[in-house]
Amino acid sequence: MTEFTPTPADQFTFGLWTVGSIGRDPFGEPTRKPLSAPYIVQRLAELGAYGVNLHDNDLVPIDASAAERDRLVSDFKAALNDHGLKVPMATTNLFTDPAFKDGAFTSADARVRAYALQKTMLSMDLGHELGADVYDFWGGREGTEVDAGGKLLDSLAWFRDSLNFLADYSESQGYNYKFVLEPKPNEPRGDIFFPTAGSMLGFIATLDKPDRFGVNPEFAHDTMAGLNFAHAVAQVIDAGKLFHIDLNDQKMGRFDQDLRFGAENIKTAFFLVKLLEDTHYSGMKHFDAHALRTEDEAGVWAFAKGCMRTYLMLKEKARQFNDDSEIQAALSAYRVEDSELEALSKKFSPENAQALKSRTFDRSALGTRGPGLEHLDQLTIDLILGMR
Ligand code: GCO
Ligand code: MN
Ligand code: MN
Repeated sequence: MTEFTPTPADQFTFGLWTVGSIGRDPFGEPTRKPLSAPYIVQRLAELGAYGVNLHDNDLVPIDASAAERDRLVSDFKAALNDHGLKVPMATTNLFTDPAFKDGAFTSADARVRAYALQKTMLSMDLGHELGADVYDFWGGREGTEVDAGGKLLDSLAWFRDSLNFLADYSESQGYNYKFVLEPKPNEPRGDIFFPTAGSMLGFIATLDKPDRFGVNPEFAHDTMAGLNFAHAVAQVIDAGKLFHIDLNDQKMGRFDQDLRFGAENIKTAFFLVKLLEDTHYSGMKHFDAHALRTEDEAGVWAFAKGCMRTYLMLKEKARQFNDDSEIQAALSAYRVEDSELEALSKKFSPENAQALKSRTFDRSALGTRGPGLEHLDQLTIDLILGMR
């Protein structure tokens, strides 16, 4: 069905590390050959993606010579140019190298913290050169397995100092980066600092330049922890901080699976897409997932197409939901409006407080009303399953 074929206007992005995943896991060797960055650019453009994101070391190996770096970057830029793909987001790999085994910005070793700053500044330079305007911080190693080191409060301060430093660096260079902080509860660390979107929002308020920082929530990360991702995203939207989003899927309570978007929790995915579309989210929709380890290269492109197709199908379902008169009637019936009480409750005044205190409520009627959620939810299921 061609109507669910993406175009760059849909603003779908993938990472070099996502479609480029070679299928390694903690128990097994790679099952696929590496794909070159220019080849990934070509294939993603053919599939209708808008852009490709990267960590510094997805493109330039950590020990590359200056000449090698220049060649890799120029081949990549040529491919971007040839195929019209953008690099909207860049980030730093602060988790693979053993130097970061006990944290990067939150390492107890001041030398590691300084090296993390150096590596991030260089990576920000690269991202800027490639046109990125969003810079992501996923603190994969920023955490602990044991707290015997006693660095909990220090880690928060070190992380804050690092982000303040890098925001100032960005400004001093004339970069216009918006920074996004990506929460994850665990994996690879036993406990990662700032495990939820709410923790990130609270932390952002303590930074020197909070306006430059937003959140990059990820479907799998909340789901691993048994949380409802749509609820987390709603809170980030309410705070005006949804600058980027990582879409994928995950079974609750499992290891980090990074499944194809919509592969598992179709109902939450539907309410998420509806939320993004209803609120006119205008940032990138990044699929931070990878093909199953069982797959060959054809499976990788089937995976990438599937992520985008499912998003577009759910977007169409959200449109149908909003246009469905029976669903809209059930929604109206769910809400009880009372303009007088709403006016009294909206804002405190001594008069409003007094009026509410002296009001008589029919508590038993309030407790016996059936809001019709079973009916409404079944209508939603019928719609998602294509029966309406
Ligand atoms: C994960 C994370 C990463 C980050 C990426 C960009 O669980 O491994 O989601 O994929 O998104 O490192 O910062
Ligand atoms: Mn993840
Ligand atoms: Mn992610």
